Amino acid sequence: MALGCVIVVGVRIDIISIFPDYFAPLRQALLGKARNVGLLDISVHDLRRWTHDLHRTVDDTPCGGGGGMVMLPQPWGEALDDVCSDDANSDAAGALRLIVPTPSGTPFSHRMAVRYATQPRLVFACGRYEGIDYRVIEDATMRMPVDEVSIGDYVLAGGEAAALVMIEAITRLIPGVVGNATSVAEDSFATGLLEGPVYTKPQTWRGYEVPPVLLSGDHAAIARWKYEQALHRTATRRPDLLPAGSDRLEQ
Ligand code: 6GU
Repeated sequence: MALGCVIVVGVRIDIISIFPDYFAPLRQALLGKARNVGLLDISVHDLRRWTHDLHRTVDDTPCGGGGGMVMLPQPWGEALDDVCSDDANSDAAGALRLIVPTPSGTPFSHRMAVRYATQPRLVFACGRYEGIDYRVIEDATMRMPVDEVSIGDYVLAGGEAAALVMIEAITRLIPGVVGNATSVAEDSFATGLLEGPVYTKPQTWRGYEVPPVLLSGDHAAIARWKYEQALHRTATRRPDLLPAGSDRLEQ
């Protein structure tokens, strides 16, 4: 790829996990390409690197009882000290955000993805088991902005799959990662409404027709039709996304 003398300002993402191989998909497709051309710099760190015992222990039983295991503060504290240090962050001091995926976090949304996409540096701390000893979060909060974030109302076995989801949603908003900026701007949620149905060639398939307005060449009529479809789909599937009182528009 010939970049010439263009200086590409990339986004840096660090991921800490006990399953670094989980992040192999970040080498595929759009993200793999964005990494190859320098738009994205992703480093995956194995939490066990910061253990000091023979068994490379990362968890222990919860204080106060209860099921499952809790991740130890020691490896997490040292991992965050190293990964979030000014050294590793020299040209983006003060611009680092720590994201901790957890089912008890703030719900992730398109709006958050937009905000994160403008940050020069994001660190994802992926916990397993019942979570990370909370003192790690308290200690990190003293030094950097920390967001505990959930991707939905269900429980995953760990933060890894959630981090993959968030990273894909965030990085596709970075200019240049997705080739067609218009398609990103028209996506569901970008407009505040769900995107309506889409069609391509041929005009007739198994007896089903592409809606004639889309072939009319009348751009105003097409825009109006797309808006009506988006409004109808949002009202039926996600009425919570419509501003209060806009249900009257649907009748
Ligand atoms: Cl971010 N982590 C886990 N473990 N479970 C989840 C989640 C995150 N979001 C929804 N469920």
